[in-house]
Amino acid sequence: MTYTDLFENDDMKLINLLPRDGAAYYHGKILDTATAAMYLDKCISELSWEHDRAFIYGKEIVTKRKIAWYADEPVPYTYSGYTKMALVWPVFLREIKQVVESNCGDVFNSCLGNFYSSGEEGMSWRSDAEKDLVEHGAIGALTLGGERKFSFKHKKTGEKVSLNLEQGSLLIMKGTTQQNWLHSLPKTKKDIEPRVSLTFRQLRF
Ligand SMILES: O=C(O)CCC(=O)C(=O)O
Repeated sequence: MTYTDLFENDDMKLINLLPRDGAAYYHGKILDTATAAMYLDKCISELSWEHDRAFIYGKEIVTKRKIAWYADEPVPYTYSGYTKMALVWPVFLREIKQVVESNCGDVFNSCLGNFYSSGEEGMSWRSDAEKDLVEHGAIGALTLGGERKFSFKHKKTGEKVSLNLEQGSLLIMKGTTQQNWLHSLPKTKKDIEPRVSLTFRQLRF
């Protein structure tokens, strides 16, 4: 996707990637390569990563991908049927949050980080419509590290929309996206650099 493909026309209004029932806006790279690489290193070494546990069809699974959960306060968040307690933001993560907010205009109070050490780790189809999140609120996903494909699938029609998330790029999902669309980060056999996604969220508390 080139820079001009992101906009509907000359008024710089971002294109909604979803044809119906939701809104997803790709802002492209909001961090330069050196800054994104610096934040990637900091995230990998300084965030408290642990394997995610989730209940899928009543069975508990442990994911290869690791997660880390931060918020304005040490609040609980129920995600994939499992309740996690947030840690309070380190300074650099709060700094990144401010950069994301200034690019999209949405304000976030929490962040779920995902750490994929290679292309063999991914995220299966899911939606983030948990009751702990503000209904129809925004989720801002910042990519640090290896570029990966990201896909949406409509829950009723099965329509798919895919894009590549570049190093330092921001994707915003909002409106009724989580109610109507699933999203995934497919695994790949390609040799991909480690990747962290910081998914900034609006939690009710
Ligand atoms: O790693 C990504 O970009 C996807 C993260 C995501 O969508 C989620 O945490 O629900």
